[in-house]
Amino acid sequence: MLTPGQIDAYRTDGYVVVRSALPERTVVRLREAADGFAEQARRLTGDTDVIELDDSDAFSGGPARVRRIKSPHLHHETFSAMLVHPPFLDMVEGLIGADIRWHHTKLNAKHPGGSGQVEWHADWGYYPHTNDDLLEISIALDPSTEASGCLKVIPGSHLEPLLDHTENGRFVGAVPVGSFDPAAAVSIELEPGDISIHHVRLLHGSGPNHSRRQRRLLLQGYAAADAWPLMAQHQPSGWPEWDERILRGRPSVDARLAPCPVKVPLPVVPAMGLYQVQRQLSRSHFAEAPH
Ligand SMILES: O=C(O)CCC(=O)C(=O)O
Repeated sequence: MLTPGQIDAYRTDGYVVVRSALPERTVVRLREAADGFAEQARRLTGDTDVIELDDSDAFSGGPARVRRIKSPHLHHETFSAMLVHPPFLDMVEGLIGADIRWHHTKLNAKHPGGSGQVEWHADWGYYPHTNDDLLEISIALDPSTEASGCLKVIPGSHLEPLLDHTENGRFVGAVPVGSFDPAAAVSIELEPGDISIHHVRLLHGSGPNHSRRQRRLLLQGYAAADAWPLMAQHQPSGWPEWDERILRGRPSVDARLAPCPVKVPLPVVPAMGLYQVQRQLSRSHFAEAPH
């Protein structure tokens, strides 16, 4: 459970950090599960439905390596257990209420040599809903530091108008350089087993990994059951599947409408993931890795 002080911090800043949220043995199991996907990736020559390969400039040959595991909870019981980890659901309940649906999971890996940057964006820019009671838990499997490319956030930005995520009339999944003050950024450094939780409208990004170790972050997205997606690509593919996403509480056919700023994330190139979409940004926020 989060303390009232932590809940207040989330409401004001748009994020909260919980230290030592998982014991070492659980982190070891998560790492082992991730290693299994990395092993499969070594034999791949292209992306699959589950594994996205690292194609960054920093990758200089050798066996293929994972950049993202897509929906790992659908493919490995260690990750499915993590999604429903009761202390996590208690925290989520404290922030968005008792009726909770899972929204997505992913595991982002950044490798030594400068890979894996994520340009500044708000998740809301990708998937607006009828209300903004959505959040993401980020779970550190490795040290997530300034050097290894930890998450950076702009505190309070979740209460501000939504910045444009388009460029030249196209959705690029990131805000342009100069549209916010990077001096206001706070780095969320995490030790393995620490977590951060951020609001769907919080502006965030993360730089490339310049450390000597990989940096893996498991991200788990949750939504209030009465937050309904506005965009077709996030809408249910069928009713039973949609209702099976309820993790706690009750499903709802009511859509709760809240006065949130929405920009429709169109036009998009179909089936492009975050990294490809953001590559369309003409100028990177991370100067050492220009586009
Ligand atoms: O992996 C990271 O550091 C950032 C993750 C993120 O913001 C995302 O995948 O949307």
